[in-house]
Amino acid sequence: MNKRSIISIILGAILAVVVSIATSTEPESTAINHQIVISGFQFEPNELKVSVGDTVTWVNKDIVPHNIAIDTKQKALSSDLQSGDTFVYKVNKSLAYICGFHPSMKGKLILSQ
Ligand SMILES: [Cu+2]
Repeated sequence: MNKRSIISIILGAILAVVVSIATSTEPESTAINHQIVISGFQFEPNELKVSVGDTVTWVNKDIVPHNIAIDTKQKALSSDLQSGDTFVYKVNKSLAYICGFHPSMKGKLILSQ
């Protein structure tokens, strides 16, 4: 075996390793994109199990504005959502929320372990 073929075998082996590292499947992201529909003055679902890193998108399908607030309209997480508007939130903790316009509208994001 000459020097040249030894080098080409070594290079081939290195290339095979590099390719296998590059194409090895990364662990799939488990983050989920949830959707909560606001309809008929209700959050649907009004309780949702979520994990840190998930995103939640609220979409207002009512004809009146709503928002996502902690306990008063002044503590709104979202801007006022007009009909058709959406609000995207990245989950980092459990969250009990209301609509600041209509405080009887309640919802929960429940962090699952
Ligand atoms: Cu509302």
